[in-house]
Amino acid sequence: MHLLLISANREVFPDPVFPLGAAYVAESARRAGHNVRVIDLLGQSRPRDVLLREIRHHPPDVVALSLRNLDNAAYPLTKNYLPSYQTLVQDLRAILSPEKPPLIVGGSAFSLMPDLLLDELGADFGISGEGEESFPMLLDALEFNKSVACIPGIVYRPSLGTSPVVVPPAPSMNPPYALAGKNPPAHDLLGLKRYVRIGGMASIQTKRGCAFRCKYCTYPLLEGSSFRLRPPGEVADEMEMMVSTFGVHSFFIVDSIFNTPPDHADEVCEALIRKNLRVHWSCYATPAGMTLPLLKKMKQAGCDGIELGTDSGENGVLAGLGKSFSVSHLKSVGDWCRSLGLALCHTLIFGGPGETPESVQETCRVIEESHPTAVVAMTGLRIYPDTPLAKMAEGMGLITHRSQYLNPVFYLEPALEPILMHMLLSFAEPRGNWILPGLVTPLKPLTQRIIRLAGYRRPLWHLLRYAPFKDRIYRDR
Ligand code: B12
Repeated sequence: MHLLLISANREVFPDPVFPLGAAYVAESARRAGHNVRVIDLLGQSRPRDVLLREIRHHPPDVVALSLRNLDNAAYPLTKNYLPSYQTLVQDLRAILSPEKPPLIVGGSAFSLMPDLLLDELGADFGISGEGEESFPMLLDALEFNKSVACIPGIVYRPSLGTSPVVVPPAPSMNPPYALAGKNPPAHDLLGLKRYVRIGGMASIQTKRGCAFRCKYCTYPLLEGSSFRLRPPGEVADEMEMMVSTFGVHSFFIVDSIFNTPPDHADEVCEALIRKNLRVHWSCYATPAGMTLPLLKKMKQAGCDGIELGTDSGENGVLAGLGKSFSVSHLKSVGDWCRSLGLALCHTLIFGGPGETPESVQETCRVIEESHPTAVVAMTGLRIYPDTPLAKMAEGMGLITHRSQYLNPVFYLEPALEPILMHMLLSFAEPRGNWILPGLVTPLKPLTQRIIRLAGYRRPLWHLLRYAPFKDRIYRDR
């Protein structure tokens, strides 16, 4: 079949990020024998014209959308991407008329609330969760007019006008995912080289799933609640292939958490060290179970900075958020990063259940003591359906109807609402290495573009260690 796959993400903050999920499903459709064409809307100033041209020249039998973000999860400077997806679908329907090829939706944004989004977008089918196996199954069912009802993760309407049915996803260890090192994602179709030029880094995964139980988090829902590990050698082979084929040397490891399970992280590092690829990379990490030997090994394998899912510097708040570590752990990680010369970015969430003015102050103090390279601090927690936080918010009457989740909704401890913004701004502004995505507009896209065009290939927060840059963050406001 002629498949048109559209990557709909146009967000460029904190960087344009390679659409790895779309690249995986594009590859799986290509391997299943379909003729795959891709449109990436990032950087397109007139998406409708691009679609029109493509569809005129290459009429598709089926159209699929990859939706990465639903909103920017930042409060109060919230960006909601849903209206732009609705416009996209309306444009597509108009351009594709009178033929009506089936419209399929997938991606992390879709998987967060597939029932709601299928209706909201008026799509025909969706795949919730991983697409590598289910997507080709759906294409096959459409081509040969078979039933879709048994496809893992399928979202469909059993008959016209009925509510969507969501078949639970079945996260898989089978090929093609487990063979991803040998059958890598379609880097070519999604323009990996362009993303490295404009966004600095390529993306790679060493595992899927998350076994942690943070109360607000969607990762176990999106990827499954246990870790599924790629063979370390396969990860190193994929990196080697990306170095030799695309000339890429900078990576972001997009695992929900890189350093857990620690043995696997250690083995991935060993495999990279053996290859001696001269690459550098960053990742998300947790203080839980982090050790100095592992951090040393990570550095030896090319890691030059970590984004630590710290959330808070106060033990009561950490416990309330369901975190699996205490303040002493995160202090140790700060010390180790400093002793090894690894860049460290704390990601914090202020205003969760039980947060008080005192705990905010305590967090600021603890974080400063760890001398971070940068801090990304969010105010309020985005409430996602089916998380423990959602159950709490529903119990409190904050959410009375599931459709409320379509618009970004946040939990912010009521007593803090009038003072939190002021507290954080006055703490952050003189320091300059604090990024407040919900409170201060970050770097102007032009500044960002210049830095990337100049060849800078690390996450931009690394630069916050340089004083002149610190001022700019606030001047650009
Ligand atoms: C790593 C990561 C980052 C890194 C990315 C680094 C990089 N170089 O890629 C950084 C830190 C930069 C980042 C930034 C942001 N992120 Co982020 N990020 C992630 C994370 C942990 C992994 C993303 C990933 O690459 N996964 C691996 C790929 C393979 O999985 P996938 O994309 O889901 O694709 C699979 C399926 O979805 C499906 N699929 C995908 N497309 C399609 C299409 C079809 C047709 C089908 C059938 C299936 C399908 O199949 C794929 C393969 O199995 C996710 C959470 C998570 N665990 O998923 C959040 C996540 C995607 N991020 C999120 C957000 C909000 C953001 C930011 C907006 C935050 C901010 N305010 O800055 C920015 C936006 C950046 C941008 N320019 O778009 C949200 C999006 C949800 C929402 N609220 O909208 C997520 C889901 C986390 C969350 N809060 O739940 N992020």
